[in-house]
Amino acid sequence: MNDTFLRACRNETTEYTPIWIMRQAGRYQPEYRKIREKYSLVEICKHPEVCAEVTLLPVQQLKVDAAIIFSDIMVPLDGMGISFEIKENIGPVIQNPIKSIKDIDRIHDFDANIINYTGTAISMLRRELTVPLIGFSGAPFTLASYLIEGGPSKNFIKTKTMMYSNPDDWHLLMNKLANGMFEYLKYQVEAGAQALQVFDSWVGNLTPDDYTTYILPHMKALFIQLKTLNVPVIHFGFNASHLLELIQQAGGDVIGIDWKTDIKEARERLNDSSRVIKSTKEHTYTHKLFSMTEQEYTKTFPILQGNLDPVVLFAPQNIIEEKTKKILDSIPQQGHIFNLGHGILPNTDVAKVQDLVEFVHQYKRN
Ligand code: 1CP
Repeated sequence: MNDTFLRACRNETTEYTPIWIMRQAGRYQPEYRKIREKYSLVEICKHPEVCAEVTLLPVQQLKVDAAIIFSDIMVPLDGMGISFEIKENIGPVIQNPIKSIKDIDRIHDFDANIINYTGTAISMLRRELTVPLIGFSGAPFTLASYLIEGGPSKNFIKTKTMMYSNPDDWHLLMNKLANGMFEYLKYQVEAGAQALQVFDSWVGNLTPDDYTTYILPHMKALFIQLKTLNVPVIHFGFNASHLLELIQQAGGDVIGIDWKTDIKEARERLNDSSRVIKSTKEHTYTHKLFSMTEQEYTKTFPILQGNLDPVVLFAPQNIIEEKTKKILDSIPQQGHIFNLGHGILPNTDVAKVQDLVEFVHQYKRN
């Protein structure tokens, strides 16, 4: 069993920097495209043996240090009574977008029985895998944006309008989604997932002020609950450099850094806001008029994941290596999981990804 990825998530020393790739199973792989000729994306998810096969593809082909269950962030919504479609070249589409409280009331608690194929695929995979398996979910804001806009969005006008105009409805929706995603992630861990990632892909479209008011309480509630599952949780926000400290405050053992952010700067910024108490000394003075607590802080560095620009994989080999080295040289090996700074793109050359994995494995090998 190669547990390098899990060790890195726990900030333990590793022999080399582990790497996996967001969206590592997908259209850039000829084998995936072949399977997609026969099955739609949702059909892949609904056939555990096909889902397992697709999940294993990048592990065998790329030699990455973790697998991520093949699914989509929309899948668990089925288990909450929300129907959706994934349209070719568009993405998720909702037939009846959420407009009012009546629509929110129709969303029910997450029922794992409705999507039990995911758990079956996870258990099957655990029997075969020699690297850890990551489960995942979308974050409440990202999911809410699809539910309210009805599909992918550029300016999130309907979403923000609900947030500003009907904050009670908004908070009710976020609360339902946060609870649903906790139950879905718990279900994945019970089935065998050994780590989790929460994708907040569109949260970068909010100001720090709005994140604090409309998102943070729900994310804190989600991450506090996730702690009880005792697996490492990665928190990834895309386009979210301006929200990094808030994302860290929300929770997560590992913070995913997007490709637009300088990872060294991210480490320094989060270092300052992640001090933990090393020791507490209780001083009780002889006259007993008061006691004072003195706390000694240790600076802990955050565990980071990231963050090569996915488009760099289209560059010549020497440029890919130079940019990869720059990331690896800018922060220590301990507490770093290499990844792209967002999902791998459809036309990426598989050979270049294989070289990237090999390069990362060799560069800092002890
Ligand atoms: O191995 C893997 O990682 C693939 C599994 C996976 C994951 C982790 C898929 C399959 N989707 C996701 C997560 C996901 N889905 C996110 C979060 C990650 C991110 O930010 O990239 C998001 C935002 C979605 C929604 C989604 N699904 C989109 C984006 C549309 C938009 O709003 O711009 C798209 C295009 C999809 C379809 C989809 N899901 C997955 C794949 C491989 C695809 C591509 C289409 C296909 O093969 O049919």
